Amino acid sequence: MGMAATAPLFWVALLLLGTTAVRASHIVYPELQSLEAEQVDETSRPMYYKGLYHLFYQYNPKGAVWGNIVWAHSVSTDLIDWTALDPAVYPSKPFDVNGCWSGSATVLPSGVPALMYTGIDPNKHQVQNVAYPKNLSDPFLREWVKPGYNPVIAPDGGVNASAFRDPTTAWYGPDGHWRLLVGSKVDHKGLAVLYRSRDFKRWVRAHHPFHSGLTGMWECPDFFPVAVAGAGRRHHRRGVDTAELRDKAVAEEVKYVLKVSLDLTRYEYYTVGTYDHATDRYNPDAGFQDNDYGLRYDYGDFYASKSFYDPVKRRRILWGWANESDTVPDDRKKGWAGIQAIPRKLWLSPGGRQLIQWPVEEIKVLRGKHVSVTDKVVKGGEYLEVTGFKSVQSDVEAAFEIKDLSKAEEFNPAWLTDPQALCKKRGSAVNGEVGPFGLWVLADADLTERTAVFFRVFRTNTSKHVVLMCNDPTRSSFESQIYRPTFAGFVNVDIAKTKKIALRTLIDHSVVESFGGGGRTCILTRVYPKKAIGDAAHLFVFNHGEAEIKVTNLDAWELKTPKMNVPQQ
Ligand code: DQQ
Repeated sequence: MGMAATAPLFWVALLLLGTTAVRASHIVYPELQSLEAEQVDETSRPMYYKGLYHLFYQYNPKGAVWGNIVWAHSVSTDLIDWTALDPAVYPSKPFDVNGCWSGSATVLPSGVPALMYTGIDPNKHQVQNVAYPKNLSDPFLREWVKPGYNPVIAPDGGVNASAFRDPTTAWYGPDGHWRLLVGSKVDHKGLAVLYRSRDFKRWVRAHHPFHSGLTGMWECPDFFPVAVAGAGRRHHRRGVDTAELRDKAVAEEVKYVLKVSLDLTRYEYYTVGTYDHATDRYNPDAGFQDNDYGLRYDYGDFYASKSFYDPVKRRRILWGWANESDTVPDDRKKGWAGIQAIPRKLWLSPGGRQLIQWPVEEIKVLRGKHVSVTDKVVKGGEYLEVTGFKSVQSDVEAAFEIKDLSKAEEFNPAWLTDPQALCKKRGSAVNGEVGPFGLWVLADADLTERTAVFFRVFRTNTSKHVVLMCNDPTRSSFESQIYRPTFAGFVNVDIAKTKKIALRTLIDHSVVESFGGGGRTCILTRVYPKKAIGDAAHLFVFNHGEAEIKVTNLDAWELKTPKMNVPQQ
């Protein structure tokens, strides 16, 4: 597919498109939208059917920037090797003549999958349509039929027709009604609009919005149940299917997650809370910020994500789009502008205060050559190279022990709302007391180019500790224009008790995807080194804090390249 040296090689990559993290979405560049490219955009709508995982994603078959949007379609038996099929849903009817935008799949109780998606009609109104497989015995589900009764949901009754999109997977209440949410806005208020239906055909809007927030447009809402630790019959890491909510006992013992993608800032936040089928009201639990400062799945390039229930391994899988914010000419030059991140298993932490994410276990089949480091002390100002393997496409798991936290710098409570600004100010090159320590990935031999994934530990005036996790790409390459933001989030771990912090980083040429504190805080970033490429990419552990750290264990594996969206023969 004509990838440059820094194209990621082990994931369903190659997505070239133009919606960006800072620009408003859906800008139509008439002169650009049909320039040659192979590429895609964001928003995966995965599901499982008859032995295959299906990934549907927004794709521009003709151009290098956002436009001509269809639902492209890929299938896999194991979430690792992917085969690309022809687009599943593309403009063909008046109700989607101007585009087939995001949506979701729902597997109906009969086993029939239904796709609900946003169509752009001749008036450029956003309407919701349904599509069914033409041939249920085809496990590839290659062809989809759009019933003539579409659209099934029109922007009636004061709904903003240009901000009405991305229906969720539907769920079925004990009262025999289906429900789904559609993202919308009124002025600056983001909305999840609730619709109900008895037959999946005739949908009626609820009088009250399901939920709202003063954050601008809500795109790609996702609403799903998660198991609670200690409750009932299931392990808390086990996923819960929305279909199980038909069982009242299940519906009562789970918590719910509402995630929204913020069109204005191009990041996502979620809350965990309770939901009552009788009143159809969702209430976030106390302690969850329900605004721009809310918890994020990922503090880096990660947008328009969707989750789905995997019946094979009974888990919930989250899949996000690693969007980028380079300029249109840059994206065209690179040949892509977004990729699908590695699918993550997702569950509620035992205390219920946040979600935890971890790369799906299938990724381990790609692991090859292994090296390890044990009990290695790294004093302040020192660094060590992890040698004996090729790190350019690798999986690195490490744990750092800090014995002495007594000198941790004082934490200013004002920093709590903006870890990113704090990390920008105290990047990896600014020496500290406890940290910065962590990994330099995609580094060249003399360390001019490097991307730092690291921690800093602070102490509050009540003697609690705060752990900051950062991704500092400011030295990843020295091309002046390239998009290189610093990303950061706090990690909710009791470091005074454990004296340890874990980090897993998946490196793939231009993708650095990190999981701090066992998946409590995640940061995905794209970097484009010029020197630290191929065999010239090195991996180091560094410590720029006064306090010494010990690498109690570091295991690193080369990763093999899977079949990455190979067209079906
Ligand atoms: N892009 C899609 C929309 C969605 C947005 C269109 C997310 O449906 O709201 O390609 O970036």
